[in-house]
Amino acid sequence: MCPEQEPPECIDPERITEFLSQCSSSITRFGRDMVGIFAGEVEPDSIIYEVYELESIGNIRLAVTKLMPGKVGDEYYMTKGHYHEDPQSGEVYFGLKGRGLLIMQTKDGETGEIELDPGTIACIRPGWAHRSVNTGNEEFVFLAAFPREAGHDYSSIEEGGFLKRVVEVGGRPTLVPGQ
Ligand code: PAN
Ligand code: ZN
Repeated sequence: MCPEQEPPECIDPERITEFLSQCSSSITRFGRDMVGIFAGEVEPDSIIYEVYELESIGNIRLAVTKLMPGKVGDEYYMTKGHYHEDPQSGEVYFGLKGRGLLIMQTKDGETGEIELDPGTIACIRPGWAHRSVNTGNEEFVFLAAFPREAGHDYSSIEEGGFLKRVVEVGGRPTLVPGQ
């Protein structure tokens, strides 16, 4: 949680690093938490990302994700990715710092992606799995807003993976088929 004297409406994107330094992360994902997510072997002690849950607005949950820069082999650092358990629950992401790619897919095999730069609003429709990827050289930070009843289904992704992976090819982030 973050200090109560700084409600979410006071977050200044220019000062997001300072804001997060006053918060304690709700979740820290290390390499050892991401076994089987990356194609290559991940260093167990590396911090891959942190999630900071903010004060909810009624039934809207707010979370800031800080995804570190880095790669496992040629694959950029990314979140685990999940479907929402509630098929009606969509989500909005808002880019705050750094450069990222949001990749999405449905259980029917449709895929989509949105570049998430600071100031970009990305809409994740109900029923679409979502994973964010840090494609830049600095921390990639974004805000997520989603319904309290959304729920998180990680096992479908752990079992089936994502249809696309984001890897560096010729110095650029490139989408390639997952395996
Ligand atoms: C986000 C994600 C956050 C971490 O707040 O939970 O970026 O990603 P994983 O949950 O896939 O590890 C969100 O989409 N909430 O619904
Ligand atoms: Zn989500």
